[in-house]
Amino acid sequence: MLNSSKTALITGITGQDGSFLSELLLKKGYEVFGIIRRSSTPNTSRIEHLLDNPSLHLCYCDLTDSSGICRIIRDIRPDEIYNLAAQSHVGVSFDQPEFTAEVNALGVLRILEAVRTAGLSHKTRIYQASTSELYGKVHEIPQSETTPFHPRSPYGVAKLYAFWIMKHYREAYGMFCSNGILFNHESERRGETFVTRKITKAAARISLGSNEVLTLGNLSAKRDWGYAKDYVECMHKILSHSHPDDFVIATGETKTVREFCTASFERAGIELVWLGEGLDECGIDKATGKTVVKVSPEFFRAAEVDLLLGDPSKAVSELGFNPRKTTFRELVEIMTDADIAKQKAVLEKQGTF
Ligand code: NAP
Ligand code: F7E
Repeated sequence: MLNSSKTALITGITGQDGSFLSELLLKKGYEVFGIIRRSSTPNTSRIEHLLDNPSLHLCYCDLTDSSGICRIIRDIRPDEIYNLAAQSHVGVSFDQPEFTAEVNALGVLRILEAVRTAGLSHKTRIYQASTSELYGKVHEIPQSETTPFHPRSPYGVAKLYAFWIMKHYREAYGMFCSNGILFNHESERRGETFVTRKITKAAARISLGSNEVLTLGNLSAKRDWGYAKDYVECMHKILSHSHPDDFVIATGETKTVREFCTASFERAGIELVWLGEGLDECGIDKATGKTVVKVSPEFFRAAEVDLLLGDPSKAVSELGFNPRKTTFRELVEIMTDADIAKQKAVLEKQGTF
């Protein structure tokens, strides 16, 4: 069914999730407004294919800019706000803790106050991109909506504030404020410094003749990895629910970084053999005997989240979420195949393929 009269504001529209969510909402008939940051180089590559759509409108703003946020929300009077904007890299948050807090914590407060002071408390539904990083040093396995939080990074701590300020505005002002506690979700549009994309890009390049060695940090970290395109459907379902609430979105399956690596290289036609331990561990191409993966302390974090495994039962029963829609293997295939196609195109352009 088309929601022809609905208006959505998406912060972080140029990011991985923002691009998939825009496609979904435009298909549903929404007028979609997106906040983009001024940048000296183009930052709209993920939504390039949508830019001619007359129902998509972009406006410059930044989550650190209260007056801009207030003006945009007052003018648009959105039915729904999806707050996806964030300094989203956990590793980088150790180097930029204050900026991460400004955007990921106070940015959410700025949106909530803008909605409230514009008199939209009972009109506008707000989705907050919450995260499994809240569980950090996990208190139970698997993690559900009732698991205590214990964040392990400036990113996680900032997102904890965001989670609670959403809950507070829900309880104090009766606003429709919901947190989607999303576990890691990846795609062919994932930023290249997140571990999955770093792996699929390197596997593709190495399989097509590059001599590079993929350098990683903690190979034993375990993550519950889903497909971003499936997860944005849940964001919409969360805001279409009968009441505001918090939901875990996860697959219920966890894999190590090492397992992701093995699966991606296998898809690219390279069988990996793992040798050594700790900083000496490396992944060898069984066919050639060459080292293609090594470990460097450069990519270790001051505090690590060792194991994430989500329990999505509530989202399954209340939202009709299907955690098995895209399996781990399918996700690895989608991402590795996309990077192989991209690398082939690069080589063809250079005349070397
Ligand atoms: P992403 O690809 O890194 O996108 C982040 C978006 O936020 C980009 O559009 C970025 O703009 C924008 N942004 C950053 N700082 C901003 C600021 N100060 N003002 C306005 N916009 C700003 O992240 P994602 O993977 O799509 O994730 C979306 C959201 O979900 C984030 O809040 C993330 O923390 C959260 N989350 C992600 C995952 C996951 O596994 N992907 C899991 C749980 C929660 P530029 O393009 O200009 O940089
Ligand atoms: O790391 C380990 C790293 O950076 C995953 C964000 O979307 O999901 C994401 O955060 C694991 C960590 O994602 C490298 O130490 C090993 O244990 O891909 P990542 P993340 O930190 O889990 C959560 C749910 C979010 O909310 C965030 O926004 O992989 N790892 N070697 C590495 N990580 C990176 N980046 N690079 C490495 O070389």
